[in-house]
Amino acid sequence: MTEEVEETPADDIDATADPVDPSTADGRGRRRLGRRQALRSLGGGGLSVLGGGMAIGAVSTHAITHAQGAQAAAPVTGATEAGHVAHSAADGYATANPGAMSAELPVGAAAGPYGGPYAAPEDVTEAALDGLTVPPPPTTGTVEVEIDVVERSHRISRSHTLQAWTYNGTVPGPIIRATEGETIRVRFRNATGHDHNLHFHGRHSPFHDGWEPVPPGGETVYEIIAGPAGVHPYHCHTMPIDRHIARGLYGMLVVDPPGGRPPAHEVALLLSGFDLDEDGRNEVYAWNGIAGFYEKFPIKLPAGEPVRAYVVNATEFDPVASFHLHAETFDVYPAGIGESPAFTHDVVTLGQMDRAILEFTLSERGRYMFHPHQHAIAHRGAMGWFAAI
Ligand SMILES: [Cu+2]
Repeated sequence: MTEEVEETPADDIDATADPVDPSTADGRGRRRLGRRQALRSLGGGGLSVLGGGMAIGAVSTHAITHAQGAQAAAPVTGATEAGHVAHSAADGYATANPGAMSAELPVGAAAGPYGGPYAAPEDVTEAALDGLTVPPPPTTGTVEVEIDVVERSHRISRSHTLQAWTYNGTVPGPIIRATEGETIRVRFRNATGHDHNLHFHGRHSPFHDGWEPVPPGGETVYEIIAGPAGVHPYHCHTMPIDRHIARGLYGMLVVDPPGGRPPAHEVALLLSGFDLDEDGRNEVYAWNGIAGFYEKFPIKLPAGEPVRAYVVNATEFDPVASFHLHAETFDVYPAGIGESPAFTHDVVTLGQMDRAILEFTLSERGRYMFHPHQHAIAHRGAMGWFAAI
C-alpha cells in the first residue's frame, strides 16, 4: 500500500496564546477558567489540558445525561463536544505557569509520515474529542449516569467508517468518574435492534455485573459502589462479546480515592481497534475513537508540570498493545490501583481491557510522540503527540 505523506497542522501549533484570562483568576491566584474558554483562547492546532485533579468536592453529583445521547444523530466529530461542558475541568489547578504557556513552541519532528489513510478525517475539528480527552473533574456523592445504546455511523479516519454500536453516540462512550465508596447509578436503555448491556470492571455486587442481555427497547438500572480506586473499563458483555466490543461498546471509569489524587493535568487515552470487515482482525486503530486525531491535534500540556494519563486498552483481537512515550519516562500504577507507583518506564504493556495510570512531567518544551509499541497498531491510526508548551 502506498501511503500518502502530507503535512498536518501538527507542524503548525499556535502556542502563542496565553490561555489564562487574568480576569478569571480568583484571589488565591487559582485558575477559574472553564475548559471550553481555555481551549478557545489557545487558538488552533491542539488541545490543551488545564487541570482536572483538584476539583474534589466541587461537584456533588455528576450526571451524564441525555445531552450526549441526543447528539447521536450528529456526526461523531461533533458529538463529543458537549459531553462535559458543564464541568469546570480547570477548576483550581494552582501551579500552572502562564509564562510557559505563552512561549514559542520549539519545532519538532514532522507529524505527517504516519497518517495516510489512517489520518483523521479531513473535516474533523480540534474540539471533536474534548469530552473524551479530558476526564470530567472528580466528584463526591452519588453519580447518576444515563446511557443509551444507539447505532450510528462513526467515521474513524479519512478512509474508514464503522457502522457503530455506541454508548450515548460516541466511541468510546462517556468517561464516568466517581469517588471510591460512592454509588454509581446507571439508567441504561437499549435503543437498538440487538441485545446489549453494560458491564463494569472493578469490584461491585455480582447482582449488578451487567452480563445479562438487555433486549431491544429494554431498560435496566445498574447500581454499583465505585471501587477500587483506579481506572477501569466498562463494556458490552453480550454474545458474541468480541463483536460487540469491536463495534464500539466500551468506555472508561475513573475512580478516585477518598480525598482525591495529587493535582495534575489529566488526560484520558483509550485505545480502540476496529475490525471493519469482520475477519477477526483489526484494520484500523485509534486513541479515543478517531484515528490520527492526536497526530493532527497534539495534546497541549504545560512543560514542567505534573501530568496524569488514564490509559485503557479496549482493543479486541490483538492479544496485547502498549503505550510508549518518547523522550520521557512515566511512573506506572497498574490498573491505577495503589498509592505509589509500581515501576518507572517508557513503555507500559497492556493486555485486552488492561489499563494503567501514568504520571509524568514533560520537563522541557517540545513534542513528545506517543504510540503503542506494536507498530502494526501504531501505523494504523494510533500515533499521537503531546506538545509541551
Ligand atoms: Cu452489545
